[in-house]
This record gives sequence, structure tokens and C-alpha cells, in this order.
Amino acid sequence: QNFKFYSCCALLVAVILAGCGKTQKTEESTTETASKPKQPNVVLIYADDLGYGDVSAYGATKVSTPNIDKIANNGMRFTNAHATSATCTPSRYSMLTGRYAWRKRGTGVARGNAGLIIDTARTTLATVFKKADYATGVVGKWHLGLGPQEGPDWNGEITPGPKQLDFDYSFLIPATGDRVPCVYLENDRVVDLDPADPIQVSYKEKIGDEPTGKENPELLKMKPSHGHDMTIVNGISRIGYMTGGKAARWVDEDMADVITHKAKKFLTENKDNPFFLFFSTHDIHVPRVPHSRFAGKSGMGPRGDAILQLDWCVGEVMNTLEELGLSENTIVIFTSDNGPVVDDGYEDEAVEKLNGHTPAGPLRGGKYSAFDAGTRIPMLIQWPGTIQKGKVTDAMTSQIDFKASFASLLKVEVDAYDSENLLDALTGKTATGREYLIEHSGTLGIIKDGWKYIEPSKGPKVFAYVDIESGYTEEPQLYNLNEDMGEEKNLAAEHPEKLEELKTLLEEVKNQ
Ligand code: NG6
Ligand code: CA
Repeated sequence: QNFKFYSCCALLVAVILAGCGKTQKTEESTTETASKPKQPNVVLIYADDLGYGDVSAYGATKVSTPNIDKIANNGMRFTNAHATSATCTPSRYSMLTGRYAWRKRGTGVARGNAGLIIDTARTTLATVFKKADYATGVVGKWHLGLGPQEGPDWNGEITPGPKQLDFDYSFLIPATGDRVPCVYLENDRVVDLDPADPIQVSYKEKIGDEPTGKENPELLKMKPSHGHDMTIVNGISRIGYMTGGKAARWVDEDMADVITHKAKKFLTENKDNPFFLFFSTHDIHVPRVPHSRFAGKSGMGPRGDAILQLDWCVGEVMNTLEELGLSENTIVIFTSDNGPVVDDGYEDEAVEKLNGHTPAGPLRGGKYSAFDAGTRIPMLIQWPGTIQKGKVTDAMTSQIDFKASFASLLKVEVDAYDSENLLDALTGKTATGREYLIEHSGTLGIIKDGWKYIEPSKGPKVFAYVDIESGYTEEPQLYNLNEDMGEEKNLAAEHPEKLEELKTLLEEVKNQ
């Protein structure tokens, strides 16, 4: 009896002591907080193929994006922000590594069965956050290859991948919605794969006996307008052939829901520690097959509906941050990987139902193009308490600079390569951005002091399939963007000294 009493007392004392310890610890961390503020979380929302004119905050009137606009109202809108390239893979490669993709062969639009194209010896944007003890995650479109050089075996552990590049967690669309294999990967493995039905992928020849868009167009719910006539998955023919993995295949209509759910789950699970989430949406890339909640709602066909769906995804992420009490201490970046395209290979009425909408806004060209619409994209950054609400900046910035800028913010050392510390411009402290900026499409361009030079290159004037001006000419081009945002007047002949200056600078950057 006595023993029981004493042990009860002992337990009580222990509880009180532990309680004291806890109080003391809280006090300690309060003191710590006073000298060192809690590190901000970072959420990078990366839209796909979203143009400068596709968002109402950037002047779109035919389609409305209230959730995206809210970031502009609560934060800062960039009028002169750039993706590094006019297509997805090189843009992502440059943004994540801080190194221009055009410095390395094999960084063009990746096949769905390409090996990982980022050398795992390199540091990435995720490394910056890892070094600062953040939890790091990537959810959504990857398109940087996976596994060994010869490509992945989809039926086992697929490595190297995001993990080796310092992302703790990944949930991936391996390449694009229009490329096989049409399955999700979670942390190195295909989700819901039945080992009795292994996946095989080929980009060379048909494998297995599944119908293709070319042979069985009658089975399609959306027909290709160019390419995209290989294996049919969910009534849509894709680029590449696949067989097997039936239980693992995605349903395009559910894709936004699936990845948004995973993004929210990552936020919730990491609410108590600083985190970096790279949320890479599938919208508004082809095939545009939005959920029935959005289908038909924009009046602009699936492309407009996909914009509404994208806006919903953004709203879900923002609401989750709010519910978790994290909005105040989270930096949210919203931007796009390259410029807009209307018909990108499927008959989805994007052209017919455009309804006067201008995806590129006032810019010339579009996705794939050396003209500005190829890489000049919408970008919004919100950071309550640090970035002034509703601010608009014309600082010239590139997504390649995220790496050095966050390294500076978090005081960690990484190789910057081509990445510049633009922290002050990205947080609105200064309106001064980059001194010069490189644009990459099939050719290179350089912008400095409002002047833009495009290197001469061979190739078609217009990419006929997508009806986008390439910006390629065999003569050098020089534009004064301050006076001629639409790049209409080539001033190369009138300003030979400017031309020479930019050409020389571009050569220097190439040789760095
Ligand atoms: C092109 C595809 C296009 C799109 C693009 C990559 C055809 C005819 N066109 O080759 O549909 O997938 O590659 O887009 O196949 S990106 O945004 O991922 O760079
Ligand atoms: Ca893209």
C-alpha cells in the first residue's frame, strides 16, 4: 500500500519536474525566437504552359483566376519574370540546379522513359533547404527523367530520382500527361502496381497488344491533332507505347485532385517544422481533361477549364496553409515553366473556343519561341510582413535565381553556378533585378537594359503545328523592349553598337 503511495508521489514529482523542464524549454526557445525568427516555409507552385496573359491578375478578362489573383493582392506581382527556357525540361533543369540547361547536352524535352538528367553530384534548390534542415517535397509533374542512364525499370525501386537530389518526399507524374507511362510514382515506386502485371515502356516501337490512337481512333474520347497517336490510356492516345500496369494507371480527370491532395497532405504532415514544397501542377498542359466540376465551365473549352482547375488547386493549397495557421510564415511563389500554347497536339477546341482570349498577353510568340512569350511568364510572390501587399515590380528576374536567393536567405553555402542572389528583388526591397538575362528556346537571346538580342539561327519562321512564331531568323535581331514589348521592330541595323555589346556579352556567358 505504502509502496504504491510512494511510487504515486514519485510519479507526481516526475511529472511536475518534466513539466518544469518543458516550461524552461519553452522559455529557452522563446529567447531563441527573439534572436532568430522561425525560418519561413516555402511553397513553389509551378504551373505548366501558363502564359503571361492567362491569369486575370495579368489582364485576362475572358477567364477568371480569383485564387491566383489573391496571391497578387496579398503579395507582389512581377511583370518581368522569366522561366529559363521555352519548354519544360530545360526550364525545370535550370531552376532546380541553378545551371543553364543549354550548357549540358540531353536536357531537351525528355522522353517518358529517360534516365535522370540531373547529375546527383550536383546541388539543387532542394539541397539549399535540406542544408537548412527543412523537410523537402516535390508533388506533381517531374519531367527530368528517372533512374539510370538507360532509363528506369518501372517495376522496382526507381533510383536515382528526387531523393538523390535532396527531396525527402516525392509524388510524381514521371514525365508529362501526354507521355507514357501513365502512372504515379510515390517515393521511388509506381503506386498501385500489381506485380503480376508488370509495366513495359518503349519510345521506339509498339510493345504489347494494346490499341493505339493510330490503329484504333474509334476508341478515343479526344483525338490528337499532331503526334500523340500511340498507346491509348483512359481513352486518350499518348506519346510512347506502354503495356501492363493496368491497376496503376491514372485517370486524367482525377489528376488535379490526386496531386492537390498529396500536396495538402505534405503541408499538414510537416506543419511543425520548416518545409519546402515544390508543387508542380499538370495544368494547363495537354491533354487537358479537367474534372467534371470544371469541364465546360469556362466557355473556352478544356484549355480554359484547365485554367479554372489550376486556380482551384492554388486555392486548396492556400486554404490549407490558412487552416494550419501557416500563412503568415510561408513564402508562396506562383509561376509557370514556359509560355502558352493553344493547340499542343490534341483536338480540344482550344483554338475554336479561344473567344478573343490572348494567352501571351501583349507578348510575341509562345511556348517554344525565342520571342518573349516563350519565357516571360506570370510570377507572384507572397510573404506576409515582408513583402508589401499589392506591390507590382518590373525587376528582371529569372527562376534560375531561386537557388542562390534562398541560399542567401537561409545562410547556407551551395554552388550557385548561373544562379544569382536576387533576394532583395524577389522580396520587393529593391526594383533592381538581374543586370542581364538569357532566354533559351531553340536558340539563345539576351536582355540587358531593356534591349534584347536574338542569335541568328536556321529553322522555320512559324512552328506550323502549334501556330507559334519561332523567332528564328538567319539575321541577328535586336529589339528595344521598353518601347516595343511586342518585338515588332528589328533595330539590328540601326544600332550596330548595341548589337555588338549584347552579342559579346552572350558569348562571354556561354564561355563561363
Ligand atoms: C512536344 C509535344 C507537346 C508537348 C511538348 C512538351 C508533340 C507533337 N508535341 O513534343 O504536346 O508534350 O512536347 O511540353 O508530341 S513541355 O511543356 O513538357 O515542354
Ligand atoms: Ca511546360
